[in-house]
Amino acid sequence: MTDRYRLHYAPDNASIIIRMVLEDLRLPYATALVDRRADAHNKPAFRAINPAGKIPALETPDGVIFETAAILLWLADRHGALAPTPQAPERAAFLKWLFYLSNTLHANFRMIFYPRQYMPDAPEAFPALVTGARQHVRQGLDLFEQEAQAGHSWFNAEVPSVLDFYLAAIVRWLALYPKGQTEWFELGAYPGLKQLVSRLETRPSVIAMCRAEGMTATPFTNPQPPMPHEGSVL
Ligand SMILES: N[C@@H](CCC(=O)N[C@@H](CS)C(=O)NCC(=O)O)C(=O)O
Repeated sequence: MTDRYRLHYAPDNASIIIRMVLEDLRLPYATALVDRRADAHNKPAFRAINPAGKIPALETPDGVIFETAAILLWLADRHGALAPTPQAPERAAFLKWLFYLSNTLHANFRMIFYPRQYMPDAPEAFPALVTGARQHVRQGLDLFEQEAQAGHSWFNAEVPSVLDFYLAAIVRWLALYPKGQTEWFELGAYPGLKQLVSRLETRPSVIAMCRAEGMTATPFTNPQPPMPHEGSVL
């Protein structure tokens, strides 16, 4: 590998979070498209990269890392930026919210987006599953809104953390996907989170991600479906 990192991505997938962070850290990286239209994430070649079949995965000199939060934490620690250091007193709070975002909010969001994966034999139960998942996502957003307004150094601060980038992507997807079923979510109801994502939109790393993924200049505050040069979207 010429570059130290290779990001396995699909347009507007969770790989945008890693792309923003790689860009923000000014790290050179190569990309490898996972063609979801061809179901490539479920084929042996990609399963050899991530046996769980999920995007993103990042090839590093230490081996492949998958799971968004694990990649983010590894990059932040390895490059000493975008997160409180392991010794910092703020590390504990940062970690608990990073894990909550990954294990709970992101996981609940996936039920809204992929009800078939959770109840493959009961399509009639999808509406109830989605309604319940939305309630849980709302609870999570309320908690993050409180943290965004609390004046932390590691969330919604002048210098972002990896947590900010992760949350911003979730906010984007909630406003866009599944297409035609997003009326329940309104960013304006979360002024702290709106401030966070507005600030991020001015960063060169986010602008670079938008260019690479075919997105308009307001990927979080007024997200539009991307027009990627290649590949499929979700
Ligand atoms: N727990 C995983 C979830 C990632 C995820 O949901 N990725 C989506 C794309 S945004 C995916 O791979 N979807 C395909 C599938 O679930 O089959 C992580 O944090 O990386």
